[in-house]
Amino acid sequence: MSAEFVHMSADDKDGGDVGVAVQTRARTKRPPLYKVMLLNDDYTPMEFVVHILERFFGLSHTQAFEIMLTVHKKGVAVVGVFSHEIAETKVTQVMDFARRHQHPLQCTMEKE
Ligand code: TYC
Repeated sequence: MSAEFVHMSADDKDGGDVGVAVQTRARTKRPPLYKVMLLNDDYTPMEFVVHILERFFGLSHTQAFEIMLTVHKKGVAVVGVFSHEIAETKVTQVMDFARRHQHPLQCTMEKE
């Protein structure tokens, strides 16, 4: 064995160990999403619900009518999926609008 392998130099404290860089995957956790749901009731007019779906959820009249009918028949339907903040805003907008018009329409959100 030659002398250069026996002794570590001052700037070779790891004895020539070649460090392996371990790259960990960056944790890009997506924020949770929330389903915004409309609930059926016996009093809110169908056209009022359709109007809400057009106005606050940007649905076409045809899409809005379909979702309104789904809620009417099944009792509940998801009308959109959003970040927590956007979902809260939608629920507030719908609940305020329904209350102002004295309809008992209920809108809720739930973590997906
Ligand atoms: N069931 C209501 C009616 O017959 C219509 C309705 C649909 C109400 C959807 C609420 O989220 C709702 N007038």
